[in-house]
Amino acid sequence: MRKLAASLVPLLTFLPTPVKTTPVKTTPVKTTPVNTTPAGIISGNTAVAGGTFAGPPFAYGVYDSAVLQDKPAAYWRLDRSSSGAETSLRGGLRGTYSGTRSATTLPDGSGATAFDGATGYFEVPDNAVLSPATTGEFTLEAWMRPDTLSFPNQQSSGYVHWMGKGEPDHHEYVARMYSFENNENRPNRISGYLFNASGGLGAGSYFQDAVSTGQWIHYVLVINANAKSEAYPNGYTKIYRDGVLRDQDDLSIRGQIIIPSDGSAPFRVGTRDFGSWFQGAVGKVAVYNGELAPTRIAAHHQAMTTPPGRRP
Ligand SMILES: [Ca+2]
Repeated sequence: MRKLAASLVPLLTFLPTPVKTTPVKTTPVKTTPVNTTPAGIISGNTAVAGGTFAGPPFAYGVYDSAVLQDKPAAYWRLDRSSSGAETSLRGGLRGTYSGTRSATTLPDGSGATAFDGATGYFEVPDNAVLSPATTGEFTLEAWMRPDTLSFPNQQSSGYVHWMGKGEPDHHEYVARMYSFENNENRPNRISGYLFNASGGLGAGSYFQDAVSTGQWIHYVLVINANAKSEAYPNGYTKIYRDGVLRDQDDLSIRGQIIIPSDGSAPFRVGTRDFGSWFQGAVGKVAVYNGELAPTRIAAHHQAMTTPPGRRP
C-alpha cells in the first residue's frame, strides 16, 4: 500500500487543479501471482501434449494420461465410432468399425462405443504387439458396460465373446461374459482366457458378481507365461475388476498346459470371431506387452471414477 501511494504522487502533481490534502483513495493493485498454474487445471490434464502420439492432436484427458504413462503397445479409446476408423494412440494401429454401433459416454464424460449385440464391432488386423506370445507377458484393459443381462446372440452354453483375438487354429485370448441364464450356472460371469492355437479348453480367470445393465466395469486381464512359480508352474492369468485383483490361475486346464502362440486372427471388440455378439458399450481398450502393476491398475480405475478435486 505504501508503495502504491508513493507512485501516485508524481501523477497527482500534473493535475490542473489544486488537490485537497485529504488522503488519496487508493485501489488495490493487481499483482501477477507467483504460481502461474491456472486454478482448476490439474497437471494430469496437460502432462501429455496433443500430437505426440498417432492420431488427431488435442488435449488428452486424465484417464488417457494415466494409461499413456504406462506405455501401452496400443490404445484405442473407441470414441470414433461415427468416423468408421480409429488409429491407436501409441503403436499407430488402425482399426475399423463395422455394423451397428453408436456413440456413448464413460463415467468421466469421455467417448466410447455402444455395440448393438448383433452386427457391431471394431477390428484391428493381426499385429505382433497384440499377441501374448511376443513377450510372454500381456495385459488387456478396457471399460465395458453390458446393456442387457441376457444376450440375444450368444454361443455355446450361453455367453458372448466381447473382445479378443482368435479364429480356428489361430486361437489366442478372449474376454467373455455369460448371460444371466446359462447352462453352466455362471450368472453374468465375466472372464478371460488364453488358448492354445488349436482352441478347445482355455486357461483363465473370472469374477462373478451381481451385474446391472448400464453399469460400467473396469476390466483387466493379465497373461504372464514367464512368471513361473510353485503356485503357478506354467505362468498365470489374473483378472481385475474396478482396480481390484479378483482371481489368479495357472496357465493349465485339466492337466493341459496352455502356451501363448502367435496367430493371424484380427483383434476384435464387440465380437471375437462372429460366433457371438456383445450388446453393450466398450471404451478405452489398451494392450500392454508386459504385466501392468496392481498399483497402476488401481490408479487407472481411480482416474476414471474419482473427480480430480477429491483425490488424495
Ligand atoms: Ca500374429
